[in-house]
Amino acid sequence: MHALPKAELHVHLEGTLEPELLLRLAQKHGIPTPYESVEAARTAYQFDSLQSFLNLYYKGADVLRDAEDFYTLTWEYLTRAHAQNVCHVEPFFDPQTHTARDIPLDAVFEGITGALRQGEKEFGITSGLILCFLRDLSEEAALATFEAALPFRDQFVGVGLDSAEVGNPPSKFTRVFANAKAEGLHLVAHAGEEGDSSYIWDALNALHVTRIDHGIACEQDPVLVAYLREHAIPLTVCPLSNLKLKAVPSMKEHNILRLLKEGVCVTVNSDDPAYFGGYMNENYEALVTHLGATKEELKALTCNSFRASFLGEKDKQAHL
Ligand code: ES4
Ligand code: ZN
Repeated sequence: MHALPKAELHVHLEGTLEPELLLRLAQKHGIPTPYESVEAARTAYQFDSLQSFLNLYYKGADVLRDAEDFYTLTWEYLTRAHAQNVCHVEPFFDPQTHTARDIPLDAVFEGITGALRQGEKEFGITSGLILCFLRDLSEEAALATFEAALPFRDQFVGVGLDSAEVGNPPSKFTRVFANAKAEGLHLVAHAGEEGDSSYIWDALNALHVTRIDHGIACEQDPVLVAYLREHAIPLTVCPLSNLKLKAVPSMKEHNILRLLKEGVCVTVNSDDPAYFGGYMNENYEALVTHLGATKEELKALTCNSFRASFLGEKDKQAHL
């Protein structure tokens, strides 16, 4: 399984900020560190909900200040991904988390894109960057962010929707997703992580996304499960994330293999690996340890990761 080539379709670059790098960057910029030590940071990473995690995630991201920081962040992620035989990545970033702190958008793009280019050159890792809107902010803020990102249109392949789900349904962002679609961008959204299955329907019907991030709440609605199967709408599932944020009571109760058996195109991803205790292989390993995933199931999941990707048909076939 470690040796199988894999694609990662659900990883937040800000969520790959390991405590070591967080402390290094705080020191570089002469800003007070939120944690005394790497150990203190890891001890603080205990969550009981999505919001309790987001609070620490946004606090950590404050050390990302210049293009070099975004480069290092992305490069260190790609180095780890490469070591686990991840050969294609479609990472998310949250521009609003940075522009809100007066970090220029061009520094964010320059750092991330520079590292992604180097990753392809040195490791052969292909990539497609996805710009996420923060759903707890207004649609006007998302529209302004999208306008500001248009000069960098050639540096991302899609838009997504993340942050606090409950109370912020996808349909709040209908206009900005329509604009992104008109620009020829791919559309994804976090839905059915903490929210119920209605958030998944809303992402499909109001935003016209072609892939759902998380989506584990789909099981509440058999009609929805059939719809996802029949329309081949993939789910980017993040097992360790779901466990740490208590979206599932235990790994034994995770529904990823049930959904796989029902014919839904589920994939395995790490979400925020620096916070949730593992990268890709650790997420796959959890399925073996706690759900008894077979070799065939692991192979099906890695094949799904390429099928569900935004690679062109030819590149997809080359990986299958
Ligand atoms: C996130 Cl796990 C998760 N859910 C929603 N938004 C996020 N942003 C970063 N990680
Ligand atoms: Zn996520």
